[in-house]
Parts: sequence; C-alpha cells; structure tokens
Amino acid sequence: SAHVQDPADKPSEKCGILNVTKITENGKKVRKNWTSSWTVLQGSTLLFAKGQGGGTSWFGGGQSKPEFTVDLKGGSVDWASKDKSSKKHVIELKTRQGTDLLIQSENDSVVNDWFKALQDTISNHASE
Ligand code: I3S
Repeated sequence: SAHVQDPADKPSEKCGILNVTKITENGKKVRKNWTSSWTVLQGSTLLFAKGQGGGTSWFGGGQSKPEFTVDLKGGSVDWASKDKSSKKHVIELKTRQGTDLLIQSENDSVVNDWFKALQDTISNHASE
C-alpha cells in the first residue's frame, strides 16, 4: 500500500495496573467484580491478566494466560456517569461485541493517559 504511516499513529503499546470490572457481557448486565489487573494495549486489542500482587509476572512471560481480551475496533470510550460507579476517574469502555467495562485508577493522570490511548486506538482503527 502507498499508505505512509504517521509516526503519531504507530501501533499502540501500553501497559499498567488498572482496576477493571465488566458491567455488560454479550449485551447483558452482569454483576460488578472490581479486580486489579495487569492491562496491556497491543494494537487494537486490550488484554487483562489478574493482578499478581506486584505486576512483575505477566502473560508475556508465559506464566499466566490473559484473563480476558477485548477488541477495541468499533468500540467507544467515555467517562462513566456517576450512576455507573461511585469511584473517581472511571472510564466506560463499550465494545462492539457487547462487553462493556469500567476501567479505573486512583491516579487521575494514569486514567487520563489510558483514556487518550483507548480513544486514539479506537479512532485509528475506525475504518477496519
Ligand atoms: O453498581 P454497584 O452495585 O453499586 O457496584 C458496587 C458493587 O459491585 C459492590 O459489590 P457488592 O456487589 O458485593 O455490593 C462493590 O464493592 C462496589 O465497589 C461497587 O460499586 P462502585 O461504586 O465501587 O463501582
């Protein structure tokens, strides 16, 4: 292809510990279960592994499988409304597959960075 990739839209690679819960699965509401997860954004895929109590062990090392993954293509990201959670700095991620997540950290700059990364990923993959 003649498409020249802008350095600003190079494949996303981001990781860190976030608090995560599913709120909807296959379009059906599910009970919240907040879990501290090692979270990796790889291309348009967001992967979660259960927190290992320090973040040193992760699925990239072959130790544990991702607990779950979601495809960000066709999804949307927004700040969660107050009725979705009493926590601060909560992102609501809706996926095309009908799995919706809340993503949170006590650190607002961490959450802001993830918000931007998720939003950029979704818009960069919008035509796929
Ligand atoms: O939306 P909810 O039901 O108020 O979510 C809270 C519950 O998941 C609660 O657990 P129980 O289902 O055992 O009551 C959690 O401890 C809370 O953290 C959830 O609310 P927040 O506002 O933290 O998302």
